[in-house]
Amino acid sequence: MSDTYPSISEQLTDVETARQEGRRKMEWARQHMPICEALREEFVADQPFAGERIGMAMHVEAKTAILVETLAAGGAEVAVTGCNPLSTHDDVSGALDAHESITSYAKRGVDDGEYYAAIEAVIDHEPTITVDDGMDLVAAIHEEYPELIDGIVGGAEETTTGVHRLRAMDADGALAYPVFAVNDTPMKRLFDNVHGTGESSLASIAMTTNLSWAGKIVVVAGFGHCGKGVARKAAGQNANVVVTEVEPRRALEAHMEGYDVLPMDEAAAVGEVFITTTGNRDVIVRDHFEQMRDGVILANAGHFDIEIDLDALADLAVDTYEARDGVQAYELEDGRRLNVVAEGRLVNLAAPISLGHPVEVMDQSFGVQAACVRELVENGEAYAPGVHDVPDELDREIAEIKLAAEGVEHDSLTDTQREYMDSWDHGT
Ligand code: RBV
Repeated sequence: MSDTYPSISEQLTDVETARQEGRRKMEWARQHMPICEALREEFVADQPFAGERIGMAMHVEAKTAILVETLAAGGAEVAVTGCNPLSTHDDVSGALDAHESITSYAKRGVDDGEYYAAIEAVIDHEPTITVDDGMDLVAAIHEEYPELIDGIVGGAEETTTGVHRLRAMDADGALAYPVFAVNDTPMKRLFDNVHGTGESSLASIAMTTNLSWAGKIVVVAGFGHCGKGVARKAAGQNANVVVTEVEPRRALEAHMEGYDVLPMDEAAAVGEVFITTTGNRDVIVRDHFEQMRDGVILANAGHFDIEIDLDALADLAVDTYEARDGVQAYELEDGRRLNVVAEGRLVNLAAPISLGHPVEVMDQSFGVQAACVRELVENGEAYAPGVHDVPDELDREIAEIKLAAEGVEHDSLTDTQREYMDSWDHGT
């Protein structure tokens, strides 16, 4: 085990200044996270996590830091690292590491070796609960430290890609403890994936390139929840949206929404901005690069950097240079320039100016995360190893907290209505 990997505080040159800035970012986020605030108050009073060690691999920036502190406020010891080499804010990581119950190993710009060493450092804390975004922590525990599994109550997974991997692992009979599919809840998927990915991906691309959406032909690869959000928000900013899909019902849905639906082979020649959201590999490959227009922008909004085949692009290119901060230009033999944003890593978090999803939607996602951790501590033994849907009442609880904070009132079923909905014998 790597018991030598240093925490972020040991890696920063001016720790105090970094911590102050990180703390300032966190205070701003906190002010807009009423769900985490309400849960924190409950956890401070009840101390549900006393004696638990929570291991986390997530995008370590201000909003995530509020989740980490919320869990620590409930009595947990927390060890955290990043889930992407480019999404960490070192100042926030430093501020977290100053907390007496929190150790942060997250650092921006780590190479593969450091990334996994930091995950091992989290595992060194022998977590009793894991909170993951992308499943790298669960994978490392199962592959390298299976002896810890007996001591693990369960876990929670943030994102589509992670849940997909966990379900594959579960289907193979390889997942040895229960994990909640936080991503799949209404409070997460209908807001974070749709609005969060839509807004933050487009904002990051626009800020990084300083280019307009108006009148652009924007190709959105994948029409899942993330793709829907990106397509809708791009159309809302006056882009002409083209959707590519492999799933016939989703392709039809995109068509009926009024988008052009094309195979990538055809979309490649017409698009001006390409945004991948599929979660699958090899979505934009050599044949596509060969047809693209001069000056196109290529960006990925999926969890991993596998959707755009950058090896093939590097191979095709006769020259490559940093055109702007966060934009790498690849020049082809005939002079065309193809511009890749944020190294093809998830663009809403990995570009230099990226801030991740908006605060409000992360409050919801992290509210569900925190409620899942509480459920594991309270009722963990009720869940067998495998992927579990989050109990619907927990998701509703988070929605009610948010509605109350927004001052939105809503109706409840009457007893007669409830009886009617539960019965099968009220016909014509
Ligand atoms: N995500 N986190 C942020 N902390 O700023 N932004 C997006 C943040 C999460 C989001 O929930 C998504 O499912 C996941 O990142 C993809 O890795």
